Amino acid sequence: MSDPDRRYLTTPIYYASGEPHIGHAYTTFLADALARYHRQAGARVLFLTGTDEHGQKIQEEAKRRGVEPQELCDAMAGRFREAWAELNISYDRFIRTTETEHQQVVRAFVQRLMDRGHIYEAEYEGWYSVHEERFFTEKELGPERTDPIAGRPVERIREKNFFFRMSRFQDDLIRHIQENPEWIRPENRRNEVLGFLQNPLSDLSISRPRSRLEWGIPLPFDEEHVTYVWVDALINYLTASGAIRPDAEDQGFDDVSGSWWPADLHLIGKDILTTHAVYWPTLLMGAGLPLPRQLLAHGWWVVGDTKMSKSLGNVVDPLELTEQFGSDAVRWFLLREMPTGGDASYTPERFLARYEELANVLGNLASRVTSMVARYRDGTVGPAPFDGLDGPIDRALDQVHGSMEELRIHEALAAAMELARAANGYVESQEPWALARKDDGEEALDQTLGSLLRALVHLTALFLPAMPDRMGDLAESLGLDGVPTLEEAAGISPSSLAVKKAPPLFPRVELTD
Ligand code: ME8
Repeated sequence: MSDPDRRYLTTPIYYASGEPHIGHAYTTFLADALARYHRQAGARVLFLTGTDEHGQKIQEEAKRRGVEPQELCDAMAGRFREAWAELNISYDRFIRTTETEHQQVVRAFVQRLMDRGHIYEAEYEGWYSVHEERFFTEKELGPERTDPIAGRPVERIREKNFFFRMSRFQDDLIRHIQENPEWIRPENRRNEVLGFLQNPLSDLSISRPRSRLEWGIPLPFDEEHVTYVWVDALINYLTASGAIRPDAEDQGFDDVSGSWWPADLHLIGKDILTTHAVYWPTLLMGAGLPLPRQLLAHGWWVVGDTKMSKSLGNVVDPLELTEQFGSDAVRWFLLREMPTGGDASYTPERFLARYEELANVLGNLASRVTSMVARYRDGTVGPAPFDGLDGPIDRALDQVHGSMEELRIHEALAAAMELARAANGYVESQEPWALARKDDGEEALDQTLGSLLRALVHLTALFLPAMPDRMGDLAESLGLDGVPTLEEAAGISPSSLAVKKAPPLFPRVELTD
């Protein structure tokens, strides 16, 4: 079982050959929301993200731009860091695969596989996609002889490679997936992997000759070959865990206790399911290391009904949307709109509709409640039983906890929004403005406004993982010293708050092209 006090969460490390777009932002928001949720519950969290900086794709992009690969990587790692700062990503560690520490861990890992007899050398011929950085079998190729994931051209390659005996671990992997039904989430992705494993697993080429590819980590036992970029990249999760100490006598392979390994959750898109659910666990088995505890492979963002792609020129830049709407609105849209298992589509209309939901339900609630407390009660309600919304609050808490644990973040957000809706309904039915005019309405007014404040205090905590900025602002208007944890929220008495009228949390904005 995983230790509830400690969570190690990862995103993919993104290729340093392209700009961050909403697809990258989505996975990173998911990880960020989970990291914040677990921190809120008191866990120690290691949230890892970073950039994937080796391989043919990077080498070719650098050449195209007329710069050295390292220069390209430095620039792009900077772009990702800037984007994540702008989008309020609370990562703990940003890893780059060109870091010395990572290069050493990769070499130690590959050497370990060699020492355990899982590597051999052979001639190889196959179809390689530079875009996906992997070989495909004839059977897997698309009708035009293109790669089956992105439809890009493949090239025929024949060369001497080192191979990892992945086939040896096929049965163990199948058993692991069968015995741990929650290991790959959601269910449809798990079935996809089990389906893939019905065919015999081939061995995995783990090297590229330097004559063809310079830009990689040389193998420790043959400096004329560099490590295959996917092997290099996957090992980032281990490097950042601190489990492997290449210079120590016992390098840490036999005892990972005291490190963050194994990861609790790898968050990925469905495009990289095979590498994470087949290559990675078998490589770890080969090295004799524990497997990550869970994988979540989410669906694909499309634009309208077209795939997002650089060549189509329809890549949505999260930073542009942020400039207009603020990062929380972008976080909210992406996290609320995509069901964990399925695909989702970005259109300006969908974005606006979700934004209006925020403004009309949550924003409206915050501004009307805080303004009534300021106006009718000079900022502080008198003591009364504040239980008018306890039912909806308890329901929301239950549903949010349940959905977050099941990694159904869109459902957790929907449940929190239901509480805001219920609170708006309560305003309508209680009519505090009428109570304020009644001579004997004082206690009922305190009870009504206090119950609403209590709901708002909980809402700041419930929405914090998705919207840290705006919830910080709301907490301030409520007179709180920062957003409380869910546990703290339950103990805050509305009559102890000094409330100020909240400025609009989600002001009206027109979407420009
Ligand atoms: O694959 N919809 O990096 P990458 C949803 N370096 N998610 C999307 C998306 C979209 N349209 N586009 C990208 C790599 N993503 C490797 C990973 S990990 C050891 C190495 C997200 O830059 C999604 O998480 O191509 C996807 O898996 C990832 O970005 C791919 O990023």
